[in-house]
Amino acid sequence: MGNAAEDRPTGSPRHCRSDKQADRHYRSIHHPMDANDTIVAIATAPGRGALDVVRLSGPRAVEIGDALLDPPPSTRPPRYCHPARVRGRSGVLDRLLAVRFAAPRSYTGEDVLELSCHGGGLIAARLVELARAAGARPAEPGEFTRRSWEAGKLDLLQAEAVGALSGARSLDGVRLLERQLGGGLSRRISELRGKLLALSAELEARISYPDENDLDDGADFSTAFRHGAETLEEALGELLASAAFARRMIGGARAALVGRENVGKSSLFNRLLGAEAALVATVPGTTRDALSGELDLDGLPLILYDTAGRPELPTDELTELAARRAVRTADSVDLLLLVVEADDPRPPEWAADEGVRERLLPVANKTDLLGSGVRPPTELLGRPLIPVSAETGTGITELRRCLAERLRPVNVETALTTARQVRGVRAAREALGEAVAALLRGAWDAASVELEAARRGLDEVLGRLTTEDTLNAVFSRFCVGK
Ligand SMILES: Nc1nc2c(ncn2[C@@H]2O[C@H](COP(=O)(O)OP(=O)(O)OP(=O)(O)O)[C@@H](O)[C@H]2O)c(=O)[nH]1
Ligand SMILES: [Mg+2]
Repeated sequence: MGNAAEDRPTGSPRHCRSDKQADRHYRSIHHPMDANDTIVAIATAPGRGALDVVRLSGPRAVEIGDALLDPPPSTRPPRYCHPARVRGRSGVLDRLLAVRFAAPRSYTGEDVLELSCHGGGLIAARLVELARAAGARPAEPGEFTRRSWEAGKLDLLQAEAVGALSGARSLDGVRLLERQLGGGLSRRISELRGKLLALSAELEARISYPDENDLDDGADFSTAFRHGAETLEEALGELLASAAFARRMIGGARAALVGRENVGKSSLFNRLLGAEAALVATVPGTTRDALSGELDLDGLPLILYDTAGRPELPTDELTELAARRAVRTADSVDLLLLVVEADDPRPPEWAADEGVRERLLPVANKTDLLGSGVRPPTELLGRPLIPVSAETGTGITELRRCLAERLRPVNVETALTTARQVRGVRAAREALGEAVAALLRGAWDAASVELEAARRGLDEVLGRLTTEDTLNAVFSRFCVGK
């Protein structure tokens, strides 16, 4: 392939890059917003805090800084912090710390100015206004990181790690994203892509020069090819499985309290959260909407849902609606805390359904009502039944331990962390499966086409093949100022 930038059909939304230079060229000419603008945004979260940070990036960042600050940043060495006064309309607005980063040695690769001012939001907002009056434009969400990607400082997977870091709920999640930011996931996927290319090359050689190949016959080749493809398929499968762990590590695990009416789900919810969050009453059908709360299981964040009790036969519209809502919540969580009463531990019929059964953690509540010496069964639906009392708190520590044990994700080195990545890897794995099937039918050309599709899947994950829509989808999820 020649110069990818020139080979690229004009007007085509996709781009295929063969080298970094061509890629940079593409990145700069296809940017939807004017890349020559100098952008400004508050980088810190809104609200009261000790400090706020305002970021400027672009060709006029230093000039704008000079108009705002005394002493002007242009007179200070780059990458050194210096105190400055902000010139307000009537006197000094604030005393802050400024750092100038000269292009290309900055996050975005452009001239950047970072201002740490006093917090509370008002000063930062005024700084943004002053910067705009001096010629800056408010940044779009993720635009700083997008510029960094455009400058070739980050690939798309690294950029996604930056975006996800601010939402990480556990330190394990932070560590995972840190490795992604360091290029770990990119390297792993590039490695698999390399193996895929080698497989393609072998097949192409076989198609082009059927007689000259040193592999002696087609059957040997098919076997070797199949072995290579299956090993690769397995590796892609492992990556796909890692996505579930990553989601729990980054966003937290999710569990729901489910069961018949009045068994004490809301009481357990309150007990686990340590707060009177949900209504508790002796009448059945107290809970209608699914409530949620967050708890910490020794560093593992857990989002817990309390759901409506599910009667055997809903008697009215509201109960029916509430039950449906409970089913919807139950379908979306990692684990189901099935609550039964200790003196009547019958599981509901639906608990035996496939898809429910594998996620069950059965709990026998109200053990305080059992006569002395009476114990609930030790098992329910093939799983240990944990005896507790929401009323007295007995068994809650053990319940928390069991929750953590079932939910703690395996600590994976690299993992897929976004739906976009999962889509690309899944497409690659499916195409690889098709390639093997085609080869077994003797359809070598079809196998070659499928391998090409598999490569495209991985290229999409790596951001070597992107559409404007993909980029917008990735960066629009970012916070403003990232
Ligand atoms: N003795 C005793 N009573 C309990 C215990 N847990 C809950 N209860 C009582 O059982 C009744 C129902 O409790 P809830 O927590 O509202 O039960 P629920 O499963 O959320 O009920 P619905 O939302 O109606 O499905 C209340 O009167 C609670 O006080 C327990 O461990 N021991
Ligand atoms: Mg309830």
